[in-house]
Amino acid sequence: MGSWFSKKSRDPPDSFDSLMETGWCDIPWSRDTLEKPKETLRALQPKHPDVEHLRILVIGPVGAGKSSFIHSIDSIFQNKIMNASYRVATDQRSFTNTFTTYTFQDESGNRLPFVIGDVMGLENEDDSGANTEDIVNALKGHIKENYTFNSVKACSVNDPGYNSNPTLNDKVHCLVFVIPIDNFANHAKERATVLMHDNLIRKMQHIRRKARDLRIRQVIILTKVDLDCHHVTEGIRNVYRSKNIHQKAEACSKALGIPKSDIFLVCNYHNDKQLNSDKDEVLLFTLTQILNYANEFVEDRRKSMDTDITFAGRGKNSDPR
Ligand SMILES: Nc1nc2c(ncn2[C@@H]2O[C@H](COP(=O)(O)OP(=O)(O)OP(=O)(O)O)[C@@H](O)[C@H]2O)c(=O)[nH]1
Ligand SMILES: [Mg+2]
Repeated sequence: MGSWFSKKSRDPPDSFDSLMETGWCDIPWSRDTLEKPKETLRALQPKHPDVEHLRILVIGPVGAGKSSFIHSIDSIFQNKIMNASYRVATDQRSFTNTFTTYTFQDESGNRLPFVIGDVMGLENEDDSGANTEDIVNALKGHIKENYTFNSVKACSVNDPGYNSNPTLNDKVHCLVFVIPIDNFANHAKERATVLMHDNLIRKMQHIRRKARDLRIRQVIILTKVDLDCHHVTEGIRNVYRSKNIHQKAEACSKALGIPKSDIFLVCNYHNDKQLNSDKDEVLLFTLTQILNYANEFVEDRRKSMDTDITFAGRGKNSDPR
C-alpha cells in the first residue's frame, strides 16, 4: 500500500516539513528573462531632488550573511559570481568591522541608483559586536566611511569618524535586518521557537524602535534557507511554500515586531560557481521591495519639504490683516 512515507519528497500534509498549497508571498516566476526586473532597478529614480542614490543599511547577528547579500546583488548585476573573499567571513568570528558603503555597477559599468552600507555584526554580549548606538548613528548618517567600530564606545561628535552634518543622501532610507533561518527551530506542529539570545533580540528591538522613530521602513531578510528545508534545497521556487520556513518567519515576526509581509527569504551566493536564475529572481524580488520602501521614505521627505515651501510662500504673500 502506498503511503506518503514511501516517497522521499512527500511529507504528511500536517507536518511542518510539508509544502503549503500556495506561497505566502507571490513571486512572479513566469519570466523568461531577468532583464526586466534588472532594468527596472537600473532605471529607478530617487523621488527626491537631493538624493543621488537610495541608501540601504544591512544589520544583524554576526555571520548572518549581510556581506554575502551585498556580494550576491553585485554578482547578479555583473552577471557573474564576483570574488567575495575580501568581504565575506570564512569562520565564525565577526568579519566586517568597519563601516563600508558598497556601490554597484551593471555589466556596462553604469552606476546603479542605490548603495548598501555594511556594518559589524551584532553579538549577544553588550561589550562585543557592533554597538547599537553606532547603528543608530549610521541610520542618522553620522558614521563616516571606513569608521572602525568599537564595541564598547559609540562614535561621538569629537571622533574623526563622526559626520556632524549628514545630508539626506548620507541617511539610511531603508533598514534591513539580516537573520539566518537557523536562529529559529521547529519543535511542534504549529509553531517555531526563537533560538536567539534575549540580549541580541533586545538590541535588534532597540534599533527597530529608533528606526521607527526616524520613520525609516524596516524589513527582515531570512538567509540560509537552502540549509533549512529539503524542499528548498531541491528548488528555491518552493521557498515561500515551505511550512517549516513559514513557521520560522512567523516566530521571527513576533520576536522583532515586524509584520510577516515585510519578511523576505533569500539564499545568498556563497559557495556557488555560477549564477542561478531562480536564486537571482528571489534576490531581485527582495531588493525591489527594499528599494521601493527606500524610495517611499525619500518621497515622504520631499513631500514634507514641498509642504514647508508652500507654507513659507503663503506666509510671505499672506494678507497682513
Ligand atoms: N548556506 C548558506 N550560507 C550562507 C548564506 N549566506 C551567507 N552564508 C555563509 O555564511 C557565512 C557568513 O557570511 P557573511 O556574509 O560573512 O556574514 P556577515 O553577516 O557579513 O558576518 P559578519 O561580517 O561577521 O557579521 C559565510 O561563510 C557565507 O558563505 C546563505 O544564504 N546560505
Ligand atoms: Mg560581514
